[in-house]
Amino acid sequence: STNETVSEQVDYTITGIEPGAGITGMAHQTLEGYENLAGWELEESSTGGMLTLLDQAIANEEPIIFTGWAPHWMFSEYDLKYLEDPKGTMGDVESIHTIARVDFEAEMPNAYKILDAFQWEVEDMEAVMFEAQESSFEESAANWVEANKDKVEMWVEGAEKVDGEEIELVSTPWDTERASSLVAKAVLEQQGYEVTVTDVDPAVLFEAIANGSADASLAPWLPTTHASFYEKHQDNIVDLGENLTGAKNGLVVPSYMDIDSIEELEP
Ligand code: PBE
Repeated sequence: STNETVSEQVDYTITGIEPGAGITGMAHQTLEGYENLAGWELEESSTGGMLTLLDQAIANEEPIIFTGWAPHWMFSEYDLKYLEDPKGTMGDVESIHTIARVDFEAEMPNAYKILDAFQWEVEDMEAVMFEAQESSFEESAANWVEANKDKVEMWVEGAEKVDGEEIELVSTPWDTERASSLVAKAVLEQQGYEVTVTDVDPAVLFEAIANGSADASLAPWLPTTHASFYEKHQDNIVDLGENLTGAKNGLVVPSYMDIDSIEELEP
C-alpha cells in the first residue's frame, strides 16, 4: 500500500545473483557495513533470475533493489540508477584486468605479447554484447575483429604466428567477459593458436591461474570486485594490467523509486 516504506515494499530484501559472483560478496559486505541494513537479506539466485524479477518489477512499476553492474544492457533497456554508496562497500569505478600464470610469458611469449597489448573501450565491449543477443558471442566477436582491424593490428604487432599451439583461457559466466574472452580467442586463432575458453566462478578462475592449470584470463574486476581472490593468489599470478576501464557495480533501483542512497533504506 502507499504508506508502506520502500524497505517494507521490498521486504528488506536485495535481489542478488550467483553466490560465487564478486558482486555478491560486496553486497554481503554492504549488509554488514551499513547499520541501517541490519536485518536485511540478500536473496541470491542467478543473473537470469535477477533480470526476470527486474523485468517484472519494471512492467508493474513496483520497487526492487538489486545487485547491478555496467557494462550491461540492463542500463539501456531500463531507466535505472545506482544508489549512492557513501561507505563505498560496492566499490567505485573499476577496471577489468588480464592475468596470467607465472610461467606464461617465458613459455608462450607471443601469446603473452598479444594479451598484454589487448585493451579496448566500453563501447567496443558493448558492441560485441549487443550483437551477441541477436546471434552468438562467437559470431559477434568474429565480426568485431573483422571490423576493427586497426585495433587488432596493434595487439598482434610484433608477435610471431604459431602453428596450433594450445592456450587455455578461463573466464566467468557473464556477458562482459564472454565478449572479451571470445574476441581474444578470435584474435589468437588468427595467429595460429588453438584456444579453449572455460567459464568458471571467480574463485575457481584465480585458483586455476595460480596453480598453472590455465594460462590466462581477461575476466578479473579490480580493485574491489575480485579483491579477495586476487589477494589470496597474488604471489602466484601475473597481472598484465587493465584490458578495459569504466566498469561498475552497485545496488541499483528503477529511476521511478523515490530513493537515492543506501543510507536512506530503513532498518
Ligand atoms: N559481475 C559481472 C561479475 C564480474 C562481471 C559484476 C556480475 C562479478 O563477479 O560480480
